[in-house]
Amino acid sequence: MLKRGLYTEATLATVSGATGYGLIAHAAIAIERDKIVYAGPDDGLPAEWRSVPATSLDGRLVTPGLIDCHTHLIHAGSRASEFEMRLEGASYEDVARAGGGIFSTVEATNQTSDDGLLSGALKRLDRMLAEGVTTVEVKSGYGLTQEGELRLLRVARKLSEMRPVRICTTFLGAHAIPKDMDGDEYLDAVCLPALRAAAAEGLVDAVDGFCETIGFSPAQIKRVFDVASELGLPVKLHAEQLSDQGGAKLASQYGALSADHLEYVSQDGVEAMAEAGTVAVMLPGAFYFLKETKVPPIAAFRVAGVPMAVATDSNPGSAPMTSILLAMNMATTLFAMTPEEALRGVTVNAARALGQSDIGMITPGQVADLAIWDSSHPAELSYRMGDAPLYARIFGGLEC
Ligand code: DI6
Ligand code: FE
Repeated sequence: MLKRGLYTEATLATVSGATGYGLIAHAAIAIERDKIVYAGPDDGLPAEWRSVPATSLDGRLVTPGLIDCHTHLIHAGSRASEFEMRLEGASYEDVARAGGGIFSTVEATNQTSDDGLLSGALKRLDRMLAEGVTTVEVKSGYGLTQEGELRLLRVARKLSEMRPVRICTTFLGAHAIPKDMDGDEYLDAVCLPALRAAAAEGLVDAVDGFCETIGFSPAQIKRVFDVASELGLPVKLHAEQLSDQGGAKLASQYGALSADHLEYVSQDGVEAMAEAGTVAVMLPGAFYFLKETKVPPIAAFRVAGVPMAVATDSNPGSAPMTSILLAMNMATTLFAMTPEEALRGVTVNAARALGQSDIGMITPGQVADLAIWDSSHPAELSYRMGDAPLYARIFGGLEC
């Protein structure tokens, strides 16, 4: 028998228009197998669905399943002592240059077994799912050896076998330069061979890098992107998080899916992103946790028509958080995004930042990944500070 599901008396936030929530009150969603086949007013439901048993949602809000499009979910260790150093005045760069920062997580990660990494990541993933998340991007970048990077991506793939969630993997071998090498040596000896091997194993959905004075230069990122292009893989970039390196413009020249962070992006970079259709991924949790004061140019993104996404950046150094709802709250309070923009940022625009066209909206033909909320007002998601009024989560048409 054909698997069918029908929800009625819903308040839909379809996010399917060019702007806004795309609200439809007194609405129905019909699902066949894993796809939405109808989403619209209850009284417009096609005749063949009228005899199908329906679940009334009593006016509850339904959004697309939330998408966390930037995470470093797989890692081990804690950076609590670094946090204390920073509270006493050391900067994120000071800690990194002193050999802490990303390197301390690399060490802890490489000393942890696959099972240990998997169980740590599952704990964080479960907290995300409890907030209505149905898709998570997961980056490598805490191995920094060929085998270490591949291992993280294999663990990432495993997550989607163990939980009802879509995982998009990103190769971030160009995350930090090991102390005993220079950047180009590391690219030649480790990062680029690892990228080729990971791609050959089907472990890579996109390729990322950290373009920064304490990371990789634009010329080095270009080398990574050239290999990605040769392999037919889309790129994205940690750009302009701590300083303006021209990373957003460089990424745009490669037709990047997204440029992420962007506190220090120039107007030139904004325009290049608009032209290339590159999504600006806002990471207000990292902004908050590093006590950054320079806000990304939200108004300039709006004027130029750059789509904005919002993500947690979940990682132990700059954003030890898992709450996409808190990231939405911070995007509104710290970055002055509207609750509409925040919701679009974790749905339709987050899907675009991952190059996924069949999730992120509530329209016929989309995969039925949905979140049902114990509220009828879509601003509720940004308003609560990391609280989750989740009523149910639907993944591929199944409530789970
Ligand atoms: N920027 C970030 O915010 C994360 N990676 C990056 O390149 C933080 C990574 C860390 O500090 O462990
Ligand atoms: Fe990041």
